[in-house]
Amino acid sequence: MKNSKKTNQDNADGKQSDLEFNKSHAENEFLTTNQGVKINDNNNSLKSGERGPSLLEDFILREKITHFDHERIPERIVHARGSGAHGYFELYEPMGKYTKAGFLNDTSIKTPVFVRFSTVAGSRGSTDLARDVRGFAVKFYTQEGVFDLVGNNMPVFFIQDAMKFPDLIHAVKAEPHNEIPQAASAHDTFWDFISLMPESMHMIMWVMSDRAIPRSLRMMEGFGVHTFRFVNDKNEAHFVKFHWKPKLGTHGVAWDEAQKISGKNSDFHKQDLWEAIEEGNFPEWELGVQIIPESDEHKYDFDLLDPTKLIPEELVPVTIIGKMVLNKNPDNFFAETEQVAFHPGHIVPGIDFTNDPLLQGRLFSYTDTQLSRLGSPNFHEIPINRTIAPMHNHQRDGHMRQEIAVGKVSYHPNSLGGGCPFQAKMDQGGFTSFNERVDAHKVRERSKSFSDHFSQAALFYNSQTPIEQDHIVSALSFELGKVETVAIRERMLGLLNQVDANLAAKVAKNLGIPVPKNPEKPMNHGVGADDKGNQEPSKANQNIVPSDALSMLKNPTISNTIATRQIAFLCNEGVNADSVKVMKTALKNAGAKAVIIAPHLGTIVSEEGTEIPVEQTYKIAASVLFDGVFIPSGKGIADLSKIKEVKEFLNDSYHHCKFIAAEGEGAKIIKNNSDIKEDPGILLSENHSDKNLNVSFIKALGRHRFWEREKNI
Ligand code: HDD
Repeated sequence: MKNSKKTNQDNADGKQSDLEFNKSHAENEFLTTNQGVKINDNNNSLKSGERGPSLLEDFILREKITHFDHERIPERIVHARGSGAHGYFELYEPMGKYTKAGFLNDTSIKTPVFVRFSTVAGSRGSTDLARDVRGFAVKFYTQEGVFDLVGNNMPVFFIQDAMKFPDLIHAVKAEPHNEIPQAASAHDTFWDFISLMPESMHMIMWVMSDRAIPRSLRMMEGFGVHTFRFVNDKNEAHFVKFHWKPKLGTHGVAWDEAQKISGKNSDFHKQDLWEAIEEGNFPEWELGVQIIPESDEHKYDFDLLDPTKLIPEELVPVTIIGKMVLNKNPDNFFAETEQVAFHPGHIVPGIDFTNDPLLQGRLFSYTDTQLSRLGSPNFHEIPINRTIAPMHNHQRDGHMRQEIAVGKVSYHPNSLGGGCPFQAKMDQGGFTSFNERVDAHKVRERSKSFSDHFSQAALFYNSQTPIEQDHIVSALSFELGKVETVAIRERMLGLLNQVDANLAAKVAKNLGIPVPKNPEKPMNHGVGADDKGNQEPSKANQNIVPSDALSMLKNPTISNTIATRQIAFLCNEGVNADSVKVMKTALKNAGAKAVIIAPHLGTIVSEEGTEIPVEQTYKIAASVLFDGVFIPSGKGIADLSKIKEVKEFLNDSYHHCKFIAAEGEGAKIIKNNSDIKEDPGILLSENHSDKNLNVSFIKALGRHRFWEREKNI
């Protein structure tokens, strides 16, 4: 019961911790049944004699087991695996010119938020490091009601119309006959679908990039994806796209590394977020908006209503308007992260929808899915979903209703209840939909303005650095290499060729088949535009101006901080304590964390005779769980080269392009390792406790990875 007494505002303020709460309630707190009867024995069921059969009358056993049997609720059909956190949003500048939303006008308010990050395809217990889009859903508990920004870490989507969503999800999820593979798109049904859906090509470029294998949930951008509307108090509207920019920069891991992390720690992202918040390293994002006047609706060579398109930041800059800080972990995963119910239709006055057909379909889906998942129209009464704004209406009853409505009036208009509650006029904060003119024939059609499926895919590919382009080629080669049906691979090569001939040629080489000369027209299979006579452009527009903001490596907002990075210190008995201390202090001052690894737990004795506490052993630690590696000096360090796990550690660090620093005897280990070729990502010093090495290592770690190494391995 205690959590139900905490409010979302309390959570955002990080008020009473669990420990404090438990302490204050420890006295006189007995174990009870759900009916409040104190339990005398929680270890033994009621039996007829100590070796006899159990008795049906044991209401305590039956209550406990029944409740346990019903603990699971249906997992989300998509985005089943998630990690959540509380925090707040703070506005920098009032946005009254564009929107009347209260929380976007008052810079003195800290609006509580709850965020849930997720993967899309896998089941609830699947790995965090799947190649996948990440959900980035933010619930703002504003004083005018709940606003949910239910976005992803990629600014576009696979499909243009909600009608295709069940098909997309059926295709990407584990195949129905054998439920294989889990949380992976590298299989026939996904690529069969994609090869027949040219509209997916832009999103495919994103999903095959390192954006789909983030280093951390704290190092991802977020996007509202659809074009929404801001509406001001004069009822004037502007189109708006929402962006979240992480203060820690946007970073990915290597694909081989992602697969190994999945084995070593499938909760890698969940744990990383949890620990950062527990340690007080609160992740932060800035909220940015791209604002487009209504009069510019048709100014661009793509349609603002098409969710497979983005607005390049060079065309419409992102204006930063506020920041979000996540400062408190959930008290209970199920009660909060699992039961939170997001909905793109949860909006507040000042924000409105557009006619994006994907968004319009979503407006139906989310209530419907909560009914199936949470089992009742009263899901808004679950503590994590409750608005902090006053809530009064005549909705009544239903499964597990919490509110006890008083009086006999449950209708409007009424006189018996004094007319309460009243409708709110616009100037009293009543929600009114934007007065958009709609006058058209009913049709089942796709607008011709949605038909260029290749230009923005090419824009994305051409905006990447050569290293990032190589990663896209490798990802496509991996995924299509796992596809068994050759015709699907060929169709995909045809589509890739329509994006970029070089890209297609490189993937074709890896697949060992040629790019088809006359690719099958995929649209003939699929979405129906063809039988209406629409001619879709078959090639990307050749006059593409690359956008640096689309590249993680070129992105001008990239941060060089090493805050919260985990650096492995490979140690042994006889390590030089000063070498450890000097580097550890330098890293700590830069916000990073050194983790001492040695052959055994407990302590090791340094060559100076001091004891150094050990945090992990070589049996537990793995390079893929760290951002960089340092080998200190010391007589005992030479023996590290005899440890198999140390060799594996260093080889993985090298292959995943991590920065490696070593000094004294540590440097010799690197020099003597024939698998490692020295390059600028490897920083060695013959001296002990070398301050120059510290400075250059910290600077290097700020670059995240030395991806250039890939050319030599
Ligand atoms: Fe969705 C969950 C994001 C298209 C139907 N979606 C869900 C979540 C996120 C998104 C972040 C997880 C929320 C949470 O953490 O609980 N979905 C998106 C984005 C989309 C998108 C960015 C495209 C721009 N979704 C989409 C379509 C449909 C749905 C077109 C259906 C027509 N999505 C759902 C759902 C889910 C969901 C079935 C499953 C669990 C839930 O809603 O609460 O209703």
